[in-house]
Amino acid sequence: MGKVQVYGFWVSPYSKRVEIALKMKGIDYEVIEEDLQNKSEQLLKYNPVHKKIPVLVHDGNPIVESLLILEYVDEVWKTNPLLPTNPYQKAYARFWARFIDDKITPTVKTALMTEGEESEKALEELHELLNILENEIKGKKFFGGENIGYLDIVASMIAFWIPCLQEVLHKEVITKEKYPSICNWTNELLACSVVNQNLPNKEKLLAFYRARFANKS
Ligand SMILES: N[C@@H](CCC(=O)N[C@@H](CS)C(=O)NCC(=O)O)C(=O)O
Repeated sequence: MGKVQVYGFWVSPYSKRVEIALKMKGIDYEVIEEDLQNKSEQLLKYNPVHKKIPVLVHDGNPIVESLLILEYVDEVWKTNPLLPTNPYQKAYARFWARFIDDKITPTVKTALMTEGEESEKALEELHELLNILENEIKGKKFFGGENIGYLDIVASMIAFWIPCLQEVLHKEVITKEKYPSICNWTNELLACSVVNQNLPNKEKLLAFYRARFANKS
């Protein structure tokens, strides 16, 4: 199988995606916790372009970018497939993963972490994006059907990290009233042991965010 290492950061939803995927595959791995204020030489060597975690190192080969890492993990270890094999469904999962990373995530950051007009404009945009996702998940247990897969792992940021940020920054974005289907999916996802056992400790994460955003709350 070869040695498997994850260069990560316990707070990061991107790192946790990789860990959840490896756990689903039953792969033993070592986590190398990075200090993002003082990145290790190894991290900069493995990811000289983006200089970001997560990096998966398999048999000495670095793979960067969490979405690509999930695909790599799925191709190398076949048990518990993450992506559908059907080409249309696979394209669908990849499309929505990009939607989450390219549209929702940056808009969440602006909506929650800025103030005034900038925040209000981003909040409006975020509600449009979340409505699109709400319609996509309506009537489904998970994005891919009855079992958790690639897209659920990618979207775990919406189930866990966004609610924590909302709590600390006192901005209500995702509520049961506005997004009942996203909230149902969140409950299903967080009830999966492979997910809930591999998330950051909630109190520790809230404390981290409170310290980080102390001047904003
Ligand atoms: N697109 C990347 C995003 C990863 C990312 O943003 N990582 C953050 C931590 S959550 C990071 O390493 N930040 C360090 C920096 O920007 O200097 C992925 O999916 O892996």
